[in-house]
Amino acid sequence: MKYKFSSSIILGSILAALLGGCSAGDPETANTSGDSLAEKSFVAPGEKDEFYLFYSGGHSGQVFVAGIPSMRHIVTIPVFSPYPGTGYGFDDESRAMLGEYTWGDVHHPGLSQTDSLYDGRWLFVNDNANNRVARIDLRDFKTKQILGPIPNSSGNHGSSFVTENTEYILVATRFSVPLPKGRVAPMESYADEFNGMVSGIKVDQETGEMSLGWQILTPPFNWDLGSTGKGPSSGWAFWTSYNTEMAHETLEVNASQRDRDYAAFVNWKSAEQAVADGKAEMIDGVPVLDPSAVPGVMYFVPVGKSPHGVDTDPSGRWIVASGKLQPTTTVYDFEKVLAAIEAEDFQDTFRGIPVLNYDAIAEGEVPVGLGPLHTQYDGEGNAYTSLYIESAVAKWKLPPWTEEQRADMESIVTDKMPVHFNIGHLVVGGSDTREPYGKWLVAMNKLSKGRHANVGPSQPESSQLIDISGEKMEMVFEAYTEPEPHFAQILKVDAIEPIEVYPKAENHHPHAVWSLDEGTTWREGDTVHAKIVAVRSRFGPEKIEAKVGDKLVIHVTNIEQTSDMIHGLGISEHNINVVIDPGETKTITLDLKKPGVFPFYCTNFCSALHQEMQGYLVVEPAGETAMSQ
Ligand SMILES: [Cu+2]
Repeated sequence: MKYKFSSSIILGSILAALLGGCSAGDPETANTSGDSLAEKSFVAPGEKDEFYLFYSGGHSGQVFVAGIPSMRHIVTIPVFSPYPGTGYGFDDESRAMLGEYTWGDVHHPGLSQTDSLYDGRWLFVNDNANNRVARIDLRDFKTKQILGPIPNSSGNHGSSFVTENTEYILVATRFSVPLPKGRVAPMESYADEFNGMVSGIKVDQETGEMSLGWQILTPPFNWDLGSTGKGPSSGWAFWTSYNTEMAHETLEVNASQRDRDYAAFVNWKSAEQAVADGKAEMIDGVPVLDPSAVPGVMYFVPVGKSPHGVDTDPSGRWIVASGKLQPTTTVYDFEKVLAAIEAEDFQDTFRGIPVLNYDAIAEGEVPVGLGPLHTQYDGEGNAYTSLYIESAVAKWKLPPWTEEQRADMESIVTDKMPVHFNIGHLVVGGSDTREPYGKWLVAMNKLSKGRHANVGPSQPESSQLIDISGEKMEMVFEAYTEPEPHFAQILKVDAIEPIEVYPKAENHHPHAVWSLDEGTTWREGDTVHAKIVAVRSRFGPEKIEAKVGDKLVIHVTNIEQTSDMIHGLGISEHNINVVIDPGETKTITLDLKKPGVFPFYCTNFCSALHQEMQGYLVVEPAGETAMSQ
């Protein structure tokens, strides 16, 4: 069987659609909602949502948590950016974690898995801009680790893909640079001197602590989204690239030349073994494999023009990749992939890496529509592909297909739902596990085009909730989201039990104090220390004395052990605001540069006498006697 890409025919219409997009005046955009649809997403006051939606905040550097089906925003988890709302990035610990960066570009959240099911332990997210990966602990919804910048890795975009038992977070680069980092080579030498990279970020099974395990060198392709294998594809991971042309300028034209780009099929277990066998070469402190010299680690697979993602189905057998400049999505049969590798059925090699024979491994091309990007699964044999150019979601049937279906591939596409506007990512709960929840699909649209009350030029994105429990999809609700959702994860609320108070017994901070009379300040040379208690509704002590030129180190403990009794500590004119959860101690270090009396106060409303919760930082001019001791 031959699969022919009719790219040139549709390219013109695709480019027209890319430029034009959809118009807010389309009659089909009107929502024909009635009471029954409203009821589906209605969560009455006092009642709780069934699912968490963890969606990336893009260049806000944050992760947002909403409820499904209400789509109500519940909480913001700051990851790569300071966030005064929770005091993140102001205390010493989170400042150290952020390092020299005050922003990141959060892309693809990935929940930890055990046996290809969500285990409710951690959420991993990547920073596309500064080449980092972060771990959020779902015990308290807090960022606990930021790893990176990752050596030899530039544009950490194809991330964060979690392996079956969270052995690794797998990462591939969007950009290529001369390696090791710090080296400069002429742009004209891009194809030869620049490289991309696949990285295996090792995860400690007990603590979740991430470390850089190994890397695999790639040609300077721009890697895009990926997924990990399971079942027959256990031990594998997949990424697509939209720039196998290896263009370095005017990519919109120069990276759209080839009718087929490549996906990389990576055997990460083989890579791990090859590194253990000493087949890697150290680059910038990391063992790096050259896949042309280590057979079996990486294969290339032809995919439709300029693909944006590849998604493994819940069984692990069907691997689906879409080229956004093709009207079809290709289903690969991983059993055929393994057979082709075994038989060395290669149609080509590229820089020593075998290119698998497309006809031998493709199960079929599904005519989903214009601009297919990403695919999700409901666990009932259905797939849902986002169509950027059509601004729609296509529902279609996974193999096995009957002969009748094969003869009329259009019949495989069973439904299509317009979304508003121009969908990028979409998510079905548990799609990347072996047991998806199904039920709901969230379309993460790149534009909202004024479907909301006018807020001026900085418009939000829109996310739309679609009921996929029936044969036909139903649009239920739309919400507006901060910039910028790039994928999401859905987790059952009852799958986890986050703590609401940090138990006193677990607080091992050396300067925690638990009663007002223990609160104190003292001087060591040019450093003034303060151990402060925060409790409804006062700080103890309420006065800190120091002088210009001193370093001030404050350890503030919220001694409450009651849910939702949160205190803040904002210091006037010192750019400091920390928020301390019940049972938590935070440390702030600041250099005192100007004399004066500076009020500090509780920034997080805590009681009827919250307004009374305040104190003073007294900074005397340099040279004066500051404190009695
Ligand atoms: Cu307070």
